[in-house]
Amino acid sequence: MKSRAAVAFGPGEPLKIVEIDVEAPKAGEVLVKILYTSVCHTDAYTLSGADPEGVFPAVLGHEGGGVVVSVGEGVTSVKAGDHVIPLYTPECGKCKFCLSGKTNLCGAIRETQGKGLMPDGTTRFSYNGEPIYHYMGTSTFSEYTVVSEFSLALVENKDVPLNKVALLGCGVTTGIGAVHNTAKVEEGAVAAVFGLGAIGLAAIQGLVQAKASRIIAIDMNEDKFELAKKMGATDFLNPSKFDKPIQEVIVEMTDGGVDYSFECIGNVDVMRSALECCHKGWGESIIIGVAAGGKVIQTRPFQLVTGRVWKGSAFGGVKGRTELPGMIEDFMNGKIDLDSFITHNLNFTDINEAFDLLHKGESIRTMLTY
Ligand code: NAD
Ligand code: AHE
Ligand code: ZN
Repeated sequence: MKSRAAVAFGPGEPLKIVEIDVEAPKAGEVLVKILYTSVCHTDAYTLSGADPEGVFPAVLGHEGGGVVVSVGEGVTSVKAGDHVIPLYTPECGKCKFCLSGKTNLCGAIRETQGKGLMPDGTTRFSYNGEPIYHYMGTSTFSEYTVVSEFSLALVENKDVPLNKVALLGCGVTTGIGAVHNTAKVEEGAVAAVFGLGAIGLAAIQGLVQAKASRIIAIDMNEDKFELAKKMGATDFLNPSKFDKPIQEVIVEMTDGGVDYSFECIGNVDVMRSALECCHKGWGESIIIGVAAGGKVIQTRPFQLVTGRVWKGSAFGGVKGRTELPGMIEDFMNGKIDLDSFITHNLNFTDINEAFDLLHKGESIRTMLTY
């Protein structure tokens, strides 16, 4: 079938809206009509050319919501008409990872997913007869996309607004999940959040849910402080306003450092600050931001010897198919605020403007309607 898509033809180039060809889903696959998608910083990262797994031409996009059109052979967990959220962290439920009880990472399709291919090693997208690559197993920047059955969370209640819960496909789930699943923040904890985009703001929301006593919000763009305050942050720091490293400022203002810090930027220097602002003996720093290929983190090993812990978090440690239904319910019951993240609404064809708004630091999330 034909599908409108925003194709990334090359690194650093604006996306081009073209009509691509989409093949029917094969065994274990599902054809989804995407109704809404937003743009995450990771899409911008891959489009920039800095992602070692970035292949072109590709249909990017991994934060969306849609309706199942048809299913391939053997698919049993979803059917035509179901509302779904694509998952870049799939959940097959039977691989070594899924059965470990130790991680939300799933091994079933990760290898081909990272190459922009479907599990059988081919693509379902083409343009003028030439193959177009998939992205993160989701490719929500095409009106019709094909994904693995393992890459879909079911939205059982059709009254749930897909133009809101699309955000649970990445940003909000990642930030909230990192607090509860990766850091396991306890009541009364003192925390620092570096970077106040959707991921950082969602981490703040998770910290409020966990009843943290103090939430220090850090960003170079002070326009971000207002929303961080609305989410529940208690202190606000712009590192460029200090003549010493921000970790020293934080250690001084917290009597020795924070219990937990979250890096939500993807900057390896900030990752160091986030580790070193943690309290001696127990402070834990969670890396969420994605740094470009070739970048490395560094600190004095003494920082770890003296009890600080460095961890990472992908999709907030959340198992999407099992846990997203509960998060959708939390949203419907007012326990998760999604509306505040949607600072802009645009038509899908204005997708390059959504990227511009993100780069300029003017948006948190732009919700695009097909
Ligand atoms: P964003 O661009 O909306 O937010 C980043 C924020 O960081 C901005 O507010 C910006 O002003 C701030 N910032 C940039 N440089 C800074 C610095 N040196 N010091 C302080 N603040 C600085 O991005 P986002 O969509 O919220 O994504 C954030 C990061 O998280 C990205 O790296 C993205 O790729 C990553 N991410 C990771 C996961 C995961 O599962 N691990 C999931 C989603 C996103
Ligand atoms: N291809 C990238 C991987 C970047 C990365 O770490 N991605 C996160 C999700 S970001 C969502 O916005 C993730 O889930 N990582 C675990 C995984 O299996 O990819 C690179 O830099 O190589
Ligand atoms: Zn993302």
